[in-house]
Amino acid sequence: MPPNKQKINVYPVLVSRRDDSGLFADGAGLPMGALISYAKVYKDKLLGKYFEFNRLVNRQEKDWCFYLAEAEKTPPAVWLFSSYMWNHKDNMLLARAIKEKSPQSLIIAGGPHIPAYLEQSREFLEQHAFIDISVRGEGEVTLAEILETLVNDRSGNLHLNFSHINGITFRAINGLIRTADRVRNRNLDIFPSPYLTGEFDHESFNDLPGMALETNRGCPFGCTFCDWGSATLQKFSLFDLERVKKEIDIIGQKRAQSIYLTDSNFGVFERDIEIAYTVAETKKKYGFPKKFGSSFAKNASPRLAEIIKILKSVNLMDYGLISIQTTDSDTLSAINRSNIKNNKYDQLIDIFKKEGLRLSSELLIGLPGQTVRSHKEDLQFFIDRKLMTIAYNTAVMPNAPMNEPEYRKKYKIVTDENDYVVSTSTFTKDEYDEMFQLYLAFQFFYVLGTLKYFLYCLQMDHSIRMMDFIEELLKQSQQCKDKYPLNFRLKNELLKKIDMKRVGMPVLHWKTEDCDFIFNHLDDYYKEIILFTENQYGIHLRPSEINTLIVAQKAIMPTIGKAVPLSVDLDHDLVGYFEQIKKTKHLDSKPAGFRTLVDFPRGQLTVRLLKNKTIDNLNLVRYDQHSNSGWELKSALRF
Ligand code: B12
Ligand code: SF4
Repeated sequence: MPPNKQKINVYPVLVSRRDDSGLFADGAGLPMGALISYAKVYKDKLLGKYFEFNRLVNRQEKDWCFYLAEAEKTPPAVWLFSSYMWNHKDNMLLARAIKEKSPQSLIIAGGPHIPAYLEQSREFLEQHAFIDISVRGEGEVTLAEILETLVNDRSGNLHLNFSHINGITFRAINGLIRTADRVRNRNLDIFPSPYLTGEFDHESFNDLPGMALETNRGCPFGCTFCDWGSATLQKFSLFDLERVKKEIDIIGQKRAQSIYLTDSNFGVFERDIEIAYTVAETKKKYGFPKKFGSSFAKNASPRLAEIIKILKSVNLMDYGLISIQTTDSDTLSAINRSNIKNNKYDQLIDIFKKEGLRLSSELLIGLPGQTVRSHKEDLQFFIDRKLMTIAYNTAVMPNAPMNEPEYRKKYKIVTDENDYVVSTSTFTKDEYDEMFQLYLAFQFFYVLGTLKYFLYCLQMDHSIRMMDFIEELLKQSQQCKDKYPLNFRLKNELLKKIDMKRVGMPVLHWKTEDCDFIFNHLDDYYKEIILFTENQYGIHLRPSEINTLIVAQKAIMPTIGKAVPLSVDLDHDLVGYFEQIKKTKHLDSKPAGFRTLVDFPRGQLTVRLLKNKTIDNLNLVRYDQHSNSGWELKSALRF
């Protein structure tokens, strides 16, 4: 194709859909920016002579028709789609429509949601006849080579033989051709920064909920549920530090609410301290980004402590996040994560706690090797360490090792229509539902605080572990429905599934009228709990113990029209009692000198509202389940 011919349009498609879950689903700007900025400099800017790279614009739903209009009015073009879990369906709908309008266009799709395994990749192209080339793994050089192939041909036809290009499957005259895998580039300096080359200059990239930034690529681990951009089990390669610093400044200028580093193990490198410091300084300079996110190094180190301190000092982090997934050794071995030791997590916990950060984690429900028992033990692990956790449903991502046919077969992995695991060789579908409910009950009793203090006291003073109590309560509430009618309703009405297509995690949600039977009848509810404790465990708590715990539990729960601040007298000083719990590292055994609640003299508890709001409804949609804020009222007990 000679340069004097009309340039071929290249359209980077970037479709966004704001997600009311609070997570941002603003397309996949970073990969698209990375691809285009490299294509523009490839071989001394060769491609710019032949291609018109259309500007990268972050298009919200109402604006997607732009692409269709372009497809209709321009000659055959090259269309780029970058697919992730959150935009794949939209991408495919749009790609199909574009192909209908412009059949001669060349449609290229890449990203972690485009299947890469042999059979699945073939099936994908068979089922998506409108995609001409699917790209596996790192995409910059692959895309540049595809475009270069078009430059070298003079026919004007965009559907050529690309069999010399590694890392793709494409439609050839005689059917699909899959070329050899592409080796990742170790030298990242050849890739220009899309931030610095102005790919995100368009105003549609201003004021975003978040922007992602790469400081390195790679991850030495190979957890089977993960597909870290196909960069797992790969040595780290670093982007130049000065470049990273400049990019952070641009993210601040563009007023992104949060910055998300794509690192798999932020904190493994000494320079990460400097990166954290730069983000902190940027926040001071521009007021943005307001929040910082990354996946942190799994091994505790003084360096990580330093990083957390820096981020905390400017409020870039208000809680620490440790991705534990599970503590069960069988599951860890099934997911190839045994090399990340549980005791390392305890060291990490110490670091975060020393900096005064609340701590939360992320579990996965549905991992191969998992059982109801191990899931319950995981939840107890957090209770014993006074940590919060959220849980995700395990999704089988197309290019994660979990999707390898052999692995699927070995663990008998069954998924639903949204690719969430619903049974494996170690749990049935019913047991999966049970794990799900145990987690929601953990949220209800522990994270929201509905029985948190009562249950801690039972665990420490009467040796009944919190999760054992919860599990038994759920069971008995169904078997003895007449004795425990409120708990029967709780299990069936409030601890139920939400449509997971959107959120991918079990979420507590209700309207005021749905939860009225508990929160406007707390006396009755707690009476039922005392009855269950007596019936199930033969424990007759002393009246002063019951009085202290129930008065305090009631005081910290929201009810409509509650007058606050509210001070209640307690038969025993529960705040003093909990001071010792707060000081104890692990609550799986009683430390020497630990005093039972009844040893404490009389006390008081004062409860205030959070953020001075008055309670006029009890509606709840808990997307951010990392903390108890927003439900349990403020008091000296809260932690
Ligand atoms: C930043 C990030 C986020 C951010 C921002 C997401 C966003 N909307 O932009 C946040 C924190 C919000 C987030 C959240 C989630 N994320 Co996320 N996230 C990432 C992360 C760390 C970086 C992605 C990135 O920008 N990388 C940098 C680019 C340059 O690299 P790349 O993506 O690998 O792209 C290269 C190639 O894939 C290829 N390529 C990509 N597209 C194309 C297109 C063409 C045409 C070509 C030729 C090549 C090509 O070339 C690129 C350059 O080499 C990745 C992990 C990782 N490191 O990749 C996970 C990842 C993308 N996230 C993942 C998941 C599962 C999620 C969540 C669903 C988690 C959850 N359960 O809540 C949520 C969903 C959020 C939402 N609703 O939007 C999965 C996605 C798997 C999949 N199949 O899509 C990943 C891969 C991590 C994992 N666990 O394995 N995430
Ligand atoms: S989960 Fe984290 S540690 Fe494991 S392979 Fe993925 S990025 Fe690496």
